Amino acid sequence: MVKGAEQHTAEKWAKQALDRLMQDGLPTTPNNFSVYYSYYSEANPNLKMAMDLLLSQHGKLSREECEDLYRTHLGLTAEHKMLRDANAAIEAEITNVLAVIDAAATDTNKFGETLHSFSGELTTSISLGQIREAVTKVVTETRVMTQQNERLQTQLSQTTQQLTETRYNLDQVHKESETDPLTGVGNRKFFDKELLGAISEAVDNKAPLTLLMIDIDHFKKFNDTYGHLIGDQVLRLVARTLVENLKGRDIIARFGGEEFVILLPHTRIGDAEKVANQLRTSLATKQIKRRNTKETLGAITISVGATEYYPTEESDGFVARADEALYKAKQTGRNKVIAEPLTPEQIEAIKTALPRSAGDDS
Ligand code: GH3
Ligand code: MG
Ligand code: MG
Repeated sequence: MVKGAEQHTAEKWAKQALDRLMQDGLPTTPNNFSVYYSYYSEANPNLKMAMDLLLSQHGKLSREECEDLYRTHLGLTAEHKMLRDANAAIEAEITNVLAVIDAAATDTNKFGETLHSFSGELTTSISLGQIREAVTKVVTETRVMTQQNERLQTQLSQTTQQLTETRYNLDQVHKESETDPLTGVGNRKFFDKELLGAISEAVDNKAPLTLLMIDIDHFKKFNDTYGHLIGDQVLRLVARTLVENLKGRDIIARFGGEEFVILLPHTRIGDAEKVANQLRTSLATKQIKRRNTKETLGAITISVGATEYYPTEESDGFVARADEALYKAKQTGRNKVIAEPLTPEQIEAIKTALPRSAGDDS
């Protein structure tokens, strides 16, 4: 088959993107690929500029930089497009309804005039023939009016249905924009939003809030040994295992790559540590098998850092502390949970840095 020039160019960009991704040592995930593809196709000038700048600094992108570029320049594109379409659909529906209402108003006026002239005719006419003619006219007009009303009703119910659908689509888009497509749990955007919500809830209710930062152990080796597709399956399995072991109010998200975060509202660090250990053992006892050959690929373990929120501290510090705990878990052997309570000095530092009182969220 002869290929069109467009297809050739697209293939060229795809190849450039893939080669460069591998050269830069980045996983060939769809998101990373989209970033590099957009870069070579120059379809998104802002992304191109931002990426050129990063490349001029380090010669290549880090995983985080690539994720950032995706989130900033590509992640929302689909959402924006859907929002624009939804807006247009709503506007078109409103225009339709207004037109129908206008037409109905004109017909109502006409109907009023007919009735008016009919009553005039009744007072003046005397012959039976004239009365019959006048009544026939009114009956015809009434029929037209009834049909017009029925049309209006149908149109309005179609519009209601259309608007309900549009609203449903918008809800779906919103949900998708906060969902990690691979694992189905919330994404980083979802987490950032939920984190702020959970913090204000904890502050308002003077309730404890604990954060678990979870990272799969030696996942790179797993990918290198069995390939990315099996790696992806493992990521799904990990997410599913975490979700199955959590309670309804707990919040889980994929923080990035092979890292997950869990917010445990109304949970002290001691209890959170127990939850984390349950998650860890529940995963460690699962044997990973190749789907087709049933070959056993061994077990997957996770390391977890846990920390409790201290009222009035900034969310970044809270997350960073969980990350430090996770780092310690990695440094001291992996497949373990490290709970990092605040030291009295840290509490003092938080108080000094942020003089506002708990409950003040201004
Ligand atoms: P550690 O125990 O220190 O965490 O080692 P690690 O190998 O898990 O950590 P490292 O940060 O070196 O590697 C993380 C790996 O996670 C690298 C990358 O290939 C893999 N990864 C990240 N995102 C995805 C993904 O979406 N799919 C797959 N299959 N792998 C991913
Ligand atoms: Mg990691
Ligand atoms: Mg890891």
